[in-house]
Amino acid sequence: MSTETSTVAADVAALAATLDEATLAHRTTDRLTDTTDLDLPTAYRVQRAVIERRIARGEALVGVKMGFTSRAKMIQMGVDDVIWGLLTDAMLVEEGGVLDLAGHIHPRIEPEIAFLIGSPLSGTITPVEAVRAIAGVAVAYEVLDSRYANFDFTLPDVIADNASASGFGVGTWHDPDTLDLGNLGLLVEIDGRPVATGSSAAILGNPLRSLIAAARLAAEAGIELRPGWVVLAGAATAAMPLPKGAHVRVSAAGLGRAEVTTR
Ligand code: OOG
Ligand code: MG
Repeated sequence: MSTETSTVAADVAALAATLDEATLAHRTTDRLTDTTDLDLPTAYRVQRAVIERRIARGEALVGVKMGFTSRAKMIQMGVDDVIWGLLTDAMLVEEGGVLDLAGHIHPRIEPEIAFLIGSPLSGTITPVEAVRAIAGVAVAYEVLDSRYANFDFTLPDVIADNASASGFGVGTWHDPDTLDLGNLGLLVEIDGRPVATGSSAAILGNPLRSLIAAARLAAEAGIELRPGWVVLAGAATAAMPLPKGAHVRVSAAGLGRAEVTTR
């Protein structure tokens, strides 16, 4: 008989409560997989239950965020599968606004390309269908705050933890037809100092592929990407620690900038 298995079957509601309470208390919690058998479908059920708790507190779904769509991120985090998390209105940081980091554990920031959904998307779609469904494209940033110490997790852990989602901000929406999304230069500056550069090409070769993957994951989750929703295509560079009292500017060629000040 195997003596290797010390883990137990997942209690989805209890695991969601653990992660949600850690978020509210801004402290880390042990990796779920240390003590629980967690396959990917169950991890997504935990993620969904975490979001249902937030919805019960009055938050609304406003989109999805793709994760590990660039090699830079896969290498930084040691995982190799595209995942998603769910975005609520409470995570949206007003453009040019101030983000209070008091409610965070160990925040990081990363540059993203965001899509605004114009018509419903779900299932297997072509690049042409993806472009037609987009109402706008913008440069964006994501604030990550893993509920696990040192951002140290396995794939099921990070899926259950809503892909480390904490906050996001989006610059001005642009017409996607006027741009070649496949090679936009990206720059992250903290207090005027360049800290990361990249290209939208790092996101699956073209961030449109991330949108196509989001439509596939939506179908698997039995939902659709709805008009008005935001899809974060995934970071083009590794994430950077986000300090207090910093001014962060993320710019993309042709898309302008998204900015945030922390305190
Ligand atoms: C998980 C979230 C990954 C991205 O853009 O690749 C992600 C993490 O890095 O903690 O948001
Ligand atoms: Mg991200």
